[in-house]
Amino acid sequence: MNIQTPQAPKANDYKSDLKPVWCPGCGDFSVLAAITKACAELALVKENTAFVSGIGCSSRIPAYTSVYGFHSVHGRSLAVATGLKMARPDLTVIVAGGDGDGFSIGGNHFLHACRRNVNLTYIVMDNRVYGMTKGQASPTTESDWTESDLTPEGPGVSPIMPLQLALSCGANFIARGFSGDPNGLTRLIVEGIKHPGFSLIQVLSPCVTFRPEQRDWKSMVHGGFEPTNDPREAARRLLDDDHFTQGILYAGTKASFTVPRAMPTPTTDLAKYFKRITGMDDVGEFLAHALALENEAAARYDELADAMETHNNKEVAALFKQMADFSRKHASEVAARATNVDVPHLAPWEFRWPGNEPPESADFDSSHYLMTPYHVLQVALRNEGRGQEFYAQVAAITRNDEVRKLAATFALEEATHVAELEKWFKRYPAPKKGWDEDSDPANSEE
Ligand SMILES: Cc1ncc(C[n+]2csc(CCOP(=O)(O)OP(=O)(O)O)c2C)c(N)n1
Ligand code: SF4
Ligand SMILES: [Mg+2]
Repeated sequence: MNIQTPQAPKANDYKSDLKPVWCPGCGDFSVLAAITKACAELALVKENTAFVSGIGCSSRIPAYTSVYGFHSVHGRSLAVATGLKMARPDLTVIVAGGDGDGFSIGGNHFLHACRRNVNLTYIVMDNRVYGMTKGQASPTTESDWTESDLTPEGPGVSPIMPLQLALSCGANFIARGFSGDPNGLTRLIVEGIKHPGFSLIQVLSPCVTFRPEQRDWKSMVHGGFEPTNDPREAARRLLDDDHFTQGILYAGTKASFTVPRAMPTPTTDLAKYFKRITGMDDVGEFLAHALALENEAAARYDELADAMETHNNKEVAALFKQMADFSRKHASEVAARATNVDVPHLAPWEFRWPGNEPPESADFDSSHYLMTPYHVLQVALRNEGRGQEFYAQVAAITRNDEVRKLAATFALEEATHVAELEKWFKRYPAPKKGWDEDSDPANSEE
């Protein structure tokens, strides 16, 4: 038995200051209580826990907790959560939503989430109705439910069976709970989080407003599911299920899906950034970087312009020259800010660029002698974007207020350069396919 300690987290620690706007009596209140109890039971570290949802009354739930949350897009919670878990396998990722969100618009994502078996815990508050949009039939609504004006004769089609679907598609943990039994539900959530792979917990959670008859569910639910790791046995139990059986139906033994090889390097290697610019706390040192960033960008554009001149690509040469002039203008603006500051001389190897070169210096391999103004704009945009990112990262990491203010201002200025360049694409549309084909290549073998 665990001994209670004063430091042990309490369910309340996982509640946010926001008060739920659900209708009084809505089952989702108890689901929230069960989730926060489960977090406390597992002593989840808040900053290592993420709660993702879609859209619907039930999908509001992450906002009422104090862990990280993402109230995403209708039907897309599992896609978002899968991406998050792949990128940050160290996080505990919980997903929540309703029957409409999960099985209607998000139905396809649900099938593939089960199949992928990524280590996520998916809690579906099933009230067999679209609550948020005022009571339309959902995929789990009974075929003869006639209370919606949209389907006055009833939906007329059989409801889908989420547990059957989950089992046949490969989910590794499948359970059903009831909001009216929050402590039993807490256990299911704890077990679901602990179990590797994709866990589905269907929660019967009445919508007292559009399905008031669901208040009777408390007399209809009953126990009966006992965990098995044999899918055939689980399937057999589902044949006898009246859709009100609670418990753990299936706890499989499949390993959860992980990325089999190294992830592709993200465009921003934040760890590298962090290492390189941590300690950029001196205004002089920062301005030395800002000056070098623009001056070296200008020098590189000049070099590219010269190369284009050599290859008789006059239009592109002129545009590269224009970009060089812009960079020189930005450098003089930085210099104006640096008049009263001691800007140190830094040897090339003393700069703390996140890459091998200053972020706004065009890569040599981004040029081609047949390139068009459209390509020049692409190169310039990439550079300005990298400059913006550099300044934003310095602003986020530095401990010096003045550096932070300057870096944030420069990041904003870079953003305006980006916006300005984007407008230029109207002037210089993308070239036709084959722009780089040359019947008489410059360096062809004699
Ligand atoms: C792309 C898109 N389509 C439709 C909607 C409208 N919409 C919002 S919530 C919802 C259904 C919610 O039902 P459910 O997931 O069962 O949640 P509940 O409100 O019952 O908890 C719909 C259709 C939307 N927000 N976005
Ligand atoms: S409409 Fe239904 S699901 Fe939405 S908050 Fe009210 S009772 Fe809950
Ligand atoms: Mg619903």
